Amino acid sequence: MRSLNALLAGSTLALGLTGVAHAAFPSYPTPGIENATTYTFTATDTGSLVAYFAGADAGDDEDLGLIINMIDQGAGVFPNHTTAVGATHSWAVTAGDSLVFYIVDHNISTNWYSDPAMNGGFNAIYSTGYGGGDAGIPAGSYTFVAFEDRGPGGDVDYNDETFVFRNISAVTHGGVPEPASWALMIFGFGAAGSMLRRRRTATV
Ligand SMILES: [Ca+2]
Ligand SMILES: [Ca+2]
Repeated sequence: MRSLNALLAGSTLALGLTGVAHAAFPSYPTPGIENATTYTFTATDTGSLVAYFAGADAGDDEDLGLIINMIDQGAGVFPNHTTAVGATHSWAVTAGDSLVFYIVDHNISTNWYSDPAMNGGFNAIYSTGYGGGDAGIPAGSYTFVAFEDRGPGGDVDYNDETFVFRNISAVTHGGVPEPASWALMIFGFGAAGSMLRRRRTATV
């Protein structure tokens, strides 16, 4: 039970941090350790998938590409050294389309994909929810995606090129539950506890 309490305390802290209005862009919490959580992305609604450039730490020349339903739409979006933070780009999508994002690192002629299976198993991204409020991005519900450009054995800091997307849904696999999942679980624990208490008082 002690470990559960520790986890709950940690998640309360995480919820508090993510609840701050107009916070800076998210950042990967454990640099140096490959992200254990992987993600599958799909288009939420038929219409525009909007991307915002959220910054780049990379010295290499890099840009963004997208694969929709296994069809490569090409790269060249948001060249990292000439794009202003907050710049936008959009693609037309249909609800349910499968989406794989990738960056091209031109210095090492390597693509890094959001699907680890396409990187020989290496997880090249960190992703989390984001509420907008930075660099002219309106408040709203977004998905933040941050790429690592050095692969296994690199610094795995997941800040080498970062983006914000609207109109995509992320399913997470493995790793630690997202703060939103924790909120649901904590709510669930509370509901179960109050049901038990109610049942107990009813039988006395
Ligand atoms: Ca890096
Ligand atoms: Ca970096």
